[in-house]
Amino acid sequence: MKLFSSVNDVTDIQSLVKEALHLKQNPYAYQQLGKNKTLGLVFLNPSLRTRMSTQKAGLNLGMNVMVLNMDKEGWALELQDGVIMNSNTVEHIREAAAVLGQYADIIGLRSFPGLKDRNDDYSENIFNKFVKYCGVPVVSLESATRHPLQSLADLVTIEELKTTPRPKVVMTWAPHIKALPQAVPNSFAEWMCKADVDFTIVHPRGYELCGDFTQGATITHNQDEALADADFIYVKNWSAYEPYGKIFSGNEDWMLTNERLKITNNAKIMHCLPVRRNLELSDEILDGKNSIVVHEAANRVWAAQAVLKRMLETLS
Ligand code: SN0
Repeated sequence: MKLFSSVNDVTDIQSLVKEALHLKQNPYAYQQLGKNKTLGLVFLNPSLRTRMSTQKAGLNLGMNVMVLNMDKEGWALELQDGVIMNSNTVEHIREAAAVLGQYADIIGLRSFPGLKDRNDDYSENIFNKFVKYCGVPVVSLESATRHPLQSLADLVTIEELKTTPRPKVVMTWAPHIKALPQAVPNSFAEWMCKADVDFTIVHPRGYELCGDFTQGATITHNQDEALADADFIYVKNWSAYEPYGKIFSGNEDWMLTNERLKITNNAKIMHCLPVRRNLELSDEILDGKNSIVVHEAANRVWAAQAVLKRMLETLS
């Protein structure tokens, strides 16, 4: 594997999930594979889980790992071509990516959307430029439209904890005060649409996701109906795709409570984190027995390790 940016970069999803669960049992079995190989993790935006879990995944595989928090510690990066750089940006992505590619065998990149220009965000301009100029295999650490390491960890978690062969998985929109990217819900949707699950998306009117990511999903606007008999509930806020990046008030009652869980099949509650308590999800759910958010976050290591292992196998 030379690129991991979406579910479409994976030829056999089920075998990658199995690989992750195998690595969970045997974390240090492939230390020779990563020996003297360097992983460079580059963040243009904040991170906790992605940074630490991907670093740990690399270390488990015997790799050397370097992290650059470019947004805080790096030069201000110019992303547009053909501009006169006489303002605040100091270094062009062409040089920055090319140089980083000299120091690392595999690069991970986080690049959030601006949420202003939909065409620009959905063209994955920054991510694709970085891939082009760095010249080494690249793992997405969340790009403008997708968060594939998160989605793989989510699928691993569902495979691990499901009690029926084809569980009902419901992704529900949750309230927030800020406009958040569509990357996590887009990505979760496209992975679930390819997995062996019964998948429903429920959100208030106006929060329809881009149809490219939701082919095959049941999409509804009635949360209570959607949650009936759910085995897993994936909670996430996102801003509108149309009008792009906007949020609407009046949906505060979409936050899940224990009362709402009564109609589910004792559903397990997932969230990619960070989660804003009592805005997106109630204390009683996060602290209750149905929450698997920490278990899900722990699985980020094995998802990242499975992907890095596949990339290392292509290198050597
Ligand atoms: C990001 C998102 O894409 O929704 C990262 C999730 C892994 N989340 C946020 O930016 C949360 C910001 C906030 O203020 O709550």
